[in-house]
Parts: sequence; structure tokens; C-alpha cells
Amino acid sequence: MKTNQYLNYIGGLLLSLSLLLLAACGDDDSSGAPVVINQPPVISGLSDITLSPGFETYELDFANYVSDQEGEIITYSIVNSDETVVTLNLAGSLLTITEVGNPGSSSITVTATDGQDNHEVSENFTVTVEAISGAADYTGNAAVMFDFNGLTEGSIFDNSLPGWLFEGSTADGEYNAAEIGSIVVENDHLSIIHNVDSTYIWSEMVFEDGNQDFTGKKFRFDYRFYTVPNLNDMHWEDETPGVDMQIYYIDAGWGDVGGGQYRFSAMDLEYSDDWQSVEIPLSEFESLWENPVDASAVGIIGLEIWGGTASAPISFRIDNFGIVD
Ligand SMILES: [Ca+2]
Ligand SMILES: [Ca+2]
Repeated sequence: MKTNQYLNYIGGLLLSLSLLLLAACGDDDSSGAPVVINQPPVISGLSDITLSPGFETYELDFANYVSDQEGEIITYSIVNSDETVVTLNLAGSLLTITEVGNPGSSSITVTATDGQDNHEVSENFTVTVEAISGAADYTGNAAVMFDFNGLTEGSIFDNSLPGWLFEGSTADGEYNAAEIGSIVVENDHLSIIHNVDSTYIWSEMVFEDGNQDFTGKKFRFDYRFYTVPNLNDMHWEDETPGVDMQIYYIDAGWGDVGGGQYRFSAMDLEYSDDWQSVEIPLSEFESLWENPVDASAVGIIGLEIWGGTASAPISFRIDNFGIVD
């Protein structure tokens, strides 16, 4: 007997058996339906996902990856292994993955069931958010330039940044890095998150060689993912609630010659997924602490951040911070 003839024979035999069974069942009023075994759902085709920084949200419809023999209504549940990388929202079969702002990977487990006993099936996939890259190095003529390249990654409060001093304070004058938000050296740039009301971060670069003549030069930096509450041009020490940032320069003696300040609230920066550049002539700065605006003898440049709350943090990335032609 050839194989296909044999299969036909077996098929015929099975059909006969089925009919016999149906006939037998027909005699039993308690189970009149044919014996059909309900199958659990099947998940197939899910693959790992890699997302670039700035994706904001990404949607995935599990209905495209789950089938059920009986076409029953499928219900889904999810588990997210790392909420510092992505957060998840599930509405029916539609999964929305939301960016947190940190690179890394999270393992996501989806469980589907058709509602029958012991019919829960699960599958894992990984969502990877790629690391955020620093801006391209500044190629113009710089008098002072912090590019943050080649530094140990981690909190600025734990890892000193050569030539750059960071301090912070709460309103009562206490210094507590954990309460001051975070500035993290990451992948050749700084990540700044400030989410504590009535607290400031003050950072300053004191030039080793003392005062330098920056007449005619510009303050510049690159920024990315700029997310801030409404800046109100107030300093929390003076007025509450104060939410603003500023860059500044001053002579080494803090007032022997002069300096200037420029508030972010006057820059009107917009959120951008890509690196953006800011350049402001030092001559366009306002008076700092009533000192004359004068860039002829600059010994210190700085960045100050005031305010921001847990629900409305000041958050952005910064690179290539310095003084240029
Ligand atoms: Ca089923
Ligand atoms: Ca850099």
C-alpha cells in the first residue's frame, strides 16, 4: 500500500469511528454535541523591539499576534520588568509603550487567555531603548569648552567633573544631593533632572588661569529633550515659587570687574528630539548682582537651576558648554 493510499485508508477508518461515536453520543441525551476540544490562544510572531531615544510612544496591537481556534474573545495582561526604561498602558489588545528618558532594556511578558480554564498562554519580548548620544563635538574656535567626553558615567555628585564644581541647596540651606534632583554624566554629555521645589543646583567653572578677556565672544551650549515647567523668571531665594535657569559669567573676584546673566526664560527654547545649539553674545547678558555687564575679565562661568517639581520637573540634556568666538 502506497503512503497516500494508506493515509486515505486511515482517514476513512477515523471517519467511520467518528460516525460511530456520534451515533453512540446520540443515544446519550446528556452530551448531544460533537466532541470538539477548545484550544487555548496561540501567540506567534512577537519579536524584540529597539527604539531610538525620543520615540515618546510606541504602539503594538497584540490582536495581530494572537489567534484562537474558536475565535473567542481574548483578554490580555502584561508585566513590565523595568519601569525606569519604559512604562506601559494596555487598553484591550492595544499596548502603548511610553518613553521614560533612560536607556536600557525591559522584558515585557504578555499573557493571553480565551477565558477557558488553564488557557493562559504567555510570551516574552524585550524592549530596548538605545543610549542617548552626546552632540557632535564643537568644531569652531572655543576659548572654554566642556564637552563631557570620556568621563565616568554616574551622578555628578558622586563623580567629580574636572574643572566644574556642582553644589545644591534646599530652601533651609541644607545640602543633600538626593533631594536636589540629579545631574548625571551619561554617554559624553550631561543629563539634568531637577524635580524638587524650593531647591537649586548651582554649578560653576572657575578658570585655573584666572581672568580671561572674552570681549566680543559668545556663551554657547547644545541641548536636547528640553522639558520644563513654565519658567517664571523668579529666583526661589527671592520669590516663591521660583522656576528658572540661567547661565552667567563673572570675574574671579565676583565683582572686581563685572559679569552678566542670561535666563532660560528669555531664551524661549523649544523641546527637540535632536540636539539644538544656543549661542548668545556675552554683551547681550543682563547685569548679574548689579555688576556691570563686562566680559573683559572673566574668571568664572556658571549654570544655575531653580525650582521644578516632581510632577513638572526641569529636564534636559546639555553638551558643548563654553565660550566661543
Ligand atoms: Ca479557545
Ligand atoms: Ca560631548
